[in-house]
Amino acid sequence: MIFVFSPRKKSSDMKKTCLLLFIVLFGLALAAQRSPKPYGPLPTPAQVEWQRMEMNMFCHFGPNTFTGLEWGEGTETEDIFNPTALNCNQWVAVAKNAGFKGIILTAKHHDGFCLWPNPESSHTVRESAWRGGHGDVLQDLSTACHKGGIKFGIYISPWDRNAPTYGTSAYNMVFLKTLEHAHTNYGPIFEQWFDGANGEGPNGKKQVYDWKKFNTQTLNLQPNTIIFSDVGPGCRWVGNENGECGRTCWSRLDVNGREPGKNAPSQDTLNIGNYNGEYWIPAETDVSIRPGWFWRESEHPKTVKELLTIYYNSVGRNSLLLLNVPPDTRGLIPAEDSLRLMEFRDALNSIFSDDLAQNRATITASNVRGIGRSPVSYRHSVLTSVSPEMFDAYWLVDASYHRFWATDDSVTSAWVELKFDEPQTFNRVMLQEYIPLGQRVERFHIEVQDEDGTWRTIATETTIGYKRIVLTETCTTKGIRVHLDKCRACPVLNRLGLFLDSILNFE
Ligand code: FUL
Repeated sequence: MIFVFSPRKKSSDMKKTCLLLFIVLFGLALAAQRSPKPYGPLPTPAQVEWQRMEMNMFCHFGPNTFTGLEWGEGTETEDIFNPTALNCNQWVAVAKNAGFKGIILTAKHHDGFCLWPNPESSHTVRESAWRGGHGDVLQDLSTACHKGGIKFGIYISPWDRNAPTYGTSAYNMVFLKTLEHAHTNYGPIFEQWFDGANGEGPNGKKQVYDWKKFNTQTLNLQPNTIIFSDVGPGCRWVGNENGECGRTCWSRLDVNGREPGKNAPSQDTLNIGNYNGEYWIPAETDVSIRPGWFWRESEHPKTVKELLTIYYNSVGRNSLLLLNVPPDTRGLIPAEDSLRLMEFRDALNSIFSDDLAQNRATITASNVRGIGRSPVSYRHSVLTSVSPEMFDAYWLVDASYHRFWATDDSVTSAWVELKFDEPQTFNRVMLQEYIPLGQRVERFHIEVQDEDGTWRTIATETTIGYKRIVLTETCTTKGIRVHLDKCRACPVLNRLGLFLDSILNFE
């Protein structure tokens, strides 16, 4: 065979090779840029949005406000409910200024009194003297929330000490219709609060609740509603009313065969979740600013330090804080509570408005997805001239929620380091996992660099989740490292912040 040199053939071969090379390189680049696969059960978009609200306001209001009882008997005369100056715009203004993103109202507590003219009941605002029987607190509050740009939610107690049908199968239908009425007439409802209490009704009987139907009905009417109960499905009770989520807190829970109330998982389990829980059911921490859930003249709000402790033990431990601020007999949030909330807001602003990791730190990670060890250390303030890699540790100090640092799939322990030219002083370390891809971190520790260059451990902790704020000694240092010691899949974090709290000293 005679080999004939053909320049045309050679150039077409070369073209093919180049094309192949291009495809391979492009493929590799694409593979390198591929986002980590989700791990384990995942939150729905509505659950992510809910968790990002972080702090909501609870309002316990009803006949108990006027009688001083925590659990009304259900026999109170309707006329007892008669607020003299109810103004839901004031509640919304207080909530907004305090930084709450939503308000949940006890539309019906255990005494059965409905704060709206529920056609299923004869124990409502309609039968009261308030506004000549024409008032509707749900209407006022939903309108005020809508106007004020904050979300509106409702608590409707299944336990009803007034409903004549309570304790019979007919009551479940009454309750379904009650839900239907509330969920169709007052605009979007971001959260439906189901209390697990199941006491006796007027005839001494307890009800067998049809939870399945209650949930289906609610979600049919408002598909994006987060349903709170001991077992979700939207979010779960944290297991206590002290404002304390578990130091370890998984947003995962096993609920098969479980129900709110007596058949709920143990309070300890609700507090920390299940390591291998089948469903994404994050913890909500409900606690009152006052000793009781309802307003009483003799009681007073918690101090700013107590509120800050609650904040760290809830929002700072992968939970949402639902803080109860009860309106008084006028139908207004008392001045002492609203003042306390403003002081609380000021305290949070003073602690969290200056993130020492931003603008000052140079960031390096042990591994960056697709490119191995951080090839470049980024300084946040000079980033206009460099573009960080897709999954670079840089995203830990960037404000965007949906950009994150991730490692290669095979990496399940990693570290990230912040270095400063000048020593920085902090005592709070904030970490966030990007929860749309699941909860992954199981154990981590934090080190700071002493003046002689040695690294010293200042905290050893377990879970992170949506947000973790680690309380440390007050450190002045030029270097900090967060070691993710054990992750259940490659870590995916979108925030590392450093703050100084000069109000609460834990040392
Ligand atoms: C409890 C209720 O029994 C209390 O009265 C209060 O509403 C609290 C938030 O939930 O289970």
